[in-house]
Amino acid sequence: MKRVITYGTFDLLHYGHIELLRRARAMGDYLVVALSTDEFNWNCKQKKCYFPYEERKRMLEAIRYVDLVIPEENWGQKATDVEKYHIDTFVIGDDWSGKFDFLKEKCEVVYLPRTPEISTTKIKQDLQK
Ligand code: C2G
Repeated sequence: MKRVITYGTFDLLHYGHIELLRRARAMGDYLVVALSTDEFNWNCKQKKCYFPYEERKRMLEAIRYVDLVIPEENWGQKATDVEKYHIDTFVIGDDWSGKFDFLKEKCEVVYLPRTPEISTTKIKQDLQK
């Protein structure tokens, strides 16, 4: 069984996120999503989530491509997660291109093209119009 992991906030979930999850899952048989906690988002990513962690987790768990949701609590947990969950492939959008190459010692690292025309920021701006 080929196991894949990805990380993110997934707040105001949209089809760009779904497309990432679909492609990530297609790279293996099992997809783990490490979901940024509210504290990690606020303290380390300067993101204030609209939906709290438990709601974002519930939505991700309802997506057919997602097999397991775990908390992302800090930047440094990835290498441990890869071992703990026996991950074969780490996947994330290419806005992070090169940032996680250190994981190549432990697993395959894949940066996927983002869905260009959609973002949470754009949604919020469009709703202001
Ligand atoms: N994404 C995408 N297309 C978009 C928007 C997002 O492919 N239009 C991808 C991102 O590249 C990322 C995933 O969807 O792989 C989740 O996006 P975010 O919630 O914005 O994740 P981010 O805040 O970048 O968190 O430790 C890594 C971080 O937790 C990643």
